[in-house]
Amino acid sequence: MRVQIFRTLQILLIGTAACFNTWAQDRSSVISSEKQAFRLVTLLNGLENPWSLAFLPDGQMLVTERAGRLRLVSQDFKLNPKPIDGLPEVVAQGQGGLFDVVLHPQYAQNGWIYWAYNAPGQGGWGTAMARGKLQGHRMTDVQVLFSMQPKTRSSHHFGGRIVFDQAGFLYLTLGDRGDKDRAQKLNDHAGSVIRLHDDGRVPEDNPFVKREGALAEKWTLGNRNMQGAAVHPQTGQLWTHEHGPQGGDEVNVMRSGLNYGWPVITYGVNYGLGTKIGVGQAKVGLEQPLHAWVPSIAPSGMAFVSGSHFPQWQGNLLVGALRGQMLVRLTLDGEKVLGEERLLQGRSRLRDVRMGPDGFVYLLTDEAQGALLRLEPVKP
Ligand SMILES: [Ca+2]
Repeated sequence: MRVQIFRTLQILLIGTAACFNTWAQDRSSVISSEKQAFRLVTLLNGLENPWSLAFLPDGQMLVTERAGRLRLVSQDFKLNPKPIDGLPEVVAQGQGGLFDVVLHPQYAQNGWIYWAYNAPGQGGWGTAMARGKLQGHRMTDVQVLFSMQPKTRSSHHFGGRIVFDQAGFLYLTLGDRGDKDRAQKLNDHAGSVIRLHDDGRVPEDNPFVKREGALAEKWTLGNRNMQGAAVHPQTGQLWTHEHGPQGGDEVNVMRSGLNYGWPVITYGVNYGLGTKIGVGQAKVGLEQPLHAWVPSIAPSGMAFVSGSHFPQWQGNLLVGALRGQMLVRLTLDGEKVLGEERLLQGRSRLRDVRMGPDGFVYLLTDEAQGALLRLEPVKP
């Protein structure tokens, strides 16, 4: 009997020690911040420069890799070793490759998946957008909806984010392709947001539809390189951020027909030289950003915090940073940026930030061995 009690005690003690160990490990990974403690969980490793992710209704995920592969991730975060077949040719060159992947808002009914990529064409290559339907492990019914003009051989500034607004219009961000004066030209797609119907048709109320010599897809101009875009969940407005030159990364609210200034106005300067670009920081008729980062953080990916898991961050804007290696949390009052908190500083280059349908925050790291990470709240 005494032996039995001793053994029971021993088992209890070992069990308690094991529990304590698990607890201690979990506690050690808790990250405290101004308003919300959280845990950073690595869900998957071994993605090559992942660029974007989309959540399928059955719990699987689509992840793009810049090199041109669309990957499927299972419900338990296992990477399917075989990329999805059937995508049109992707030119993986410098910053170019496969970019965003987004589901149609009525995906459950129509099955359309949209993606942005660097497409070959006359004169070089440029950002394009296609859609298709996933059948098994193959993309079928593929339609190229847009392909920027003119194409050049530059490896820089592709933009590449796709967003649907609440009315069902489709937006694609385009960079200046490393040739800044293109951003002010209405007969050039570079340096703008374009706006389309979900099947690629140009909406009749696009701002430059009736302007002679202008490209009808253009919705804004004067943008440098937008790698983050999201619709504000309350106002329905399209928000973007963009890379500045040396300094001067911006957050903007995109509105029909407006000119966001690049390269006439900027808060940045010429790389290396530190010399002035354009006329300065402001000019009548050109939009001012809501927020500017000097020095640059190199923003990529953005998401408004929604759902019930992060009550202290509700409505905040999360922005990833490449060179800045952090997750920025902006607090807002309407279109005014009230404050900024820098999270996960020095952790890794962040390429994408998403709210999952489960209410957690998902991140992709921009590395040759990139990771899918998840922020999970920890109750105080
Ligand atoms: Ca600007």
